[in-house]
Amino acid sequence: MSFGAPLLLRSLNPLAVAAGEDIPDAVTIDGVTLSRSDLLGAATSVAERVARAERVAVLARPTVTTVLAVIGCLIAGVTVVPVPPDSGTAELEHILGDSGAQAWLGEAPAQTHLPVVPVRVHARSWHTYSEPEPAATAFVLYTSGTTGPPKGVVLSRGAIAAGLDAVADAWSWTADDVLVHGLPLFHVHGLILGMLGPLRVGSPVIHTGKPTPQAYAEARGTLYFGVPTVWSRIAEDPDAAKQLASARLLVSGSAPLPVPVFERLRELTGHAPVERYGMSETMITLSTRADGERRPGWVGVPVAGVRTRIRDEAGAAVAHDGESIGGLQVHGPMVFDGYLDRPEATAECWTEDGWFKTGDVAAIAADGFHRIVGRESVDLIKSGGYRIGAGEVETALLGHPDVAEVAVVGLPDADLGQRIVAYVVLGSAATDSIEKALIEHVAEQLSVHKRPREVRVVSALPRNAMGKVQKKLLG
Ligand code: MCA
Ligand code: AMP
Repeated sequence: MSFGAPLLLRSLNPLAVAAGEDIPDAVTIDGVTLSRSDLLGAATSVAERVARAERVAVLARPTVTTVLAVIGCLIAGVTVVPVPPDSGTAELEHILGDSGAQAWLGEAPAQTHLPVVPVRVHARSWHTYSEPEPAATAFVLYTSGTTGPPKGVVLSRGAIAAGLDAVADAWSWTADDVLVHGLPLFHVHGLILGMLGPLRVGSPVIHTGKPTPQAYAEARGTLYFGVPTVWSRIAEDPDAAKQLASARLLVSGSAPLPVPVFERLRELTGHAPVERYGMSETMITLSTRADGERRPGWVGVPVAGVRTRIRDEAGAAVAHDGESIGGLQVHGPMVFDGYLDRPEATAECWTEDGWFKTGDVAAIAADGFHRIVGRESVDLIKSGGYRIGAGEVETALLGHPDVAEVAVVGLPDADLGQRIVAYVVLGSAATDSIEKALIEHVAEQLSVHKRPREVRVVSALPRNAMGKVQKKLLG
């Protein structure tokens, strides 16, 4: 078997096939390039160090250490809990406690009660491990809900393998591609699609650190991944955008790609971007295809193995006429196993006949194209492609001694899609710098992308007769 064969492994050990041609530039990240055989040797050495653990935390900075830690765990069959590197104290404590991670693998935050297992980039081992069952858990990924702290999304090896094969098919992704992106390595987009995808397909990947227009232009790849904020920044930088003309495919996802950005990219690069839709819970379920129509404002058709349907509030079928809207439900082999240790939350998001309720509202056209209209709840905010639960930010703000009441909303933003704005009623006399102090308080507790861009001090929040805050009146 050669490394050039598409989808060379049926397992989720992305390096399972050690024979065949090497790939000299399999992964480039943080200025380091590793060949496929170097990755295999170094990651197997990591596997040997962690093989007896069940679940470990990885502080997911975009470094070779993170990549080796993740692959080492996949080789050994150890579950990875990727942790955002800028997690604040409350978020860190929650993720570690909730996941039951036994150690840090690779880097660790300055203060930690867990043991730290180092990753040695230059160590090599050629031991072979047997392939775990497809049902074995590969990752527990933390993601925000409408209320409460983030929940652990349990993703099996089988789900990831099916999800990666489905996008490789939709995007005609082969070993001849060179993938470029600069996305965070603690979500499906950057980590699973953006790191495990190329290893599974056999295409080199270049991680640019930050996803800036200049870095994307300089990397000279064939396949580019970005969230809409990345694409809109590229669309505003014609010199950088024109450098992408030599690419094969530009892929956008994680949030809606505005039609003007789609059009501007097409004008500057000659490429109509592929838009795809997914969730941490489901990986990618809908996409326009490399060999199919790209329709601005639409996220395409189900990927291989996926079925979709839309339902009204009573659970009745909604017409596929491109106009009628309903709650989007999906079914497919890449859907997660449930939220870690949360049977009730898990049960709530499945229908009785086994479909996953995405919480997104969509229309489906007669030709099978899907349009995402929005979310069922105002309490899930998408900012820069990050999913942020309003309740989580509200809880952090209520923990500040000067805050009496709070309502957090996502307001439209040309760059970020939505920006987080907190309306607060103060319990004590306002000081001059209270807004700044509250923003910093959230960053210390949660993570940087969860802090409000703006705090608006108000004397009261709009409430209905039942006393419930009317978020739709804010903004
Ligand atoms: C941010 N900053 C702030 C504040 N917020 N400073 C003061 N007050 C604030 N409220 C700082 C930041 O730390 C940063 O500082 C600087 O301001 C610029 O921030 P920003 O405008 O946010 O730009 P950015 O840091 O360049 O981030 C934009 C981004 C980022 C690169 C698009 O949002 C991003 O990487 N998004 C990707 C999210 C993602 O991968 N989601 C996938 C999940 P400094 O410059 O010093 O750092 S979705 C998924 O996985 C599913 C399956 C799917 O469909 O894909
Ligand atoms: P996350 O779990 O962070 O991946 O966020 C998943 C959510 O992102 C989905 O439920 C959608 O609301 C949103 N999303 C992802 N891709 C798209 C897209 N192409 N268009 C619109 N919304 C999207």
